[in-house]
Amino acid sequence: MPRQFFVGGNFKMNPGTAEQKKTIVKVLNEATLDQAVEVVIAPPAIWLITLRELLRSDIKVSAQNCYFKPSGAFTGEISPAQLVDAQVPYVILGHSERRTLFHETSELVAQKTKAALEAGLSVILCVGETLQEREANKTAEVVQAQLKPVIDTLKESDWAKIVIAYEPVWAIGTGKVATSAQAQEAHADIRAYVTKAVSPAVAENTRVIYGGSVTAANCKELATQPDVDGFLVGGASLKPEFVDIINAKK
Ligand code: G2H
Repeated sequence: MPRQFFVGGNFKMNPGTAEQKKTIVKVLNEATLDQAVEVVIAPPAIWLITLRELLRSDIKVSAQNCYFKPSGAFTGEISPAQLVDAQVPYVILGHSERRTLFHETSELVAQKTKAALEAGLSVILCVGETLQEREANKTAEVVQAQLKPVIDTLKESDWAKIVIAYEPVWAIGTGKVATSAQAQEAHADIRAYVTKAVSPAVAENTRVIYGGSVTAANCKELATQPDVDGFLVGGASLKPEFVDIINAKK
């Protein structure tokens, strides 16, 4: 079966006001969206339930992070069980901003991924190299090192609920998008690694999406690549052009 194209909107710590949130909802609810695409919006936690209720039913919501414990004295954290209880189906884990600014290791990301899956969430698992690592020809090595603890922690059947987001750090929020050839090469390398480290079937079925300065202007070209199964969009997901990105394959 072909992999279903996936477009996620990672709002990060935006929008700033309820008014801006209303505008985004209006644009999405009134748009004609490619029904073949799975669309998932990841607003800040404070907006998760409101957006789930306000958005049309063919758009899902995702948390941007969660902890690995089900409950307890962990100030500031949200548990996978709480997200499931709030009918939030997805969580983004391992985003480079979490890895860099909040010092999350790949081992912690693996622990969170396991807990999220056990609670019943699906996971958008982010990986990607810095500019320095790319220039040192270490892209595949870095991405594999980020994936390995997750692979070691999960069962083969868990992979049905994972979407891998390849997000080169140098392309995140910089306006410097990867070329379609760079994205294709990194995605094909990820698939080859998953083939070897998990199984050919998991590699074939797992969606590998691209993130990093995706816009309406560059999404169509990226979407032509055989191993690019969608996008995780940051800045542009807050703008009306997000609709064009969802419809990139049309
Ligand atoms: C990468 C991406 C969304 P942006 O972080 O995850 O953000 O599209 O703003 O580069």
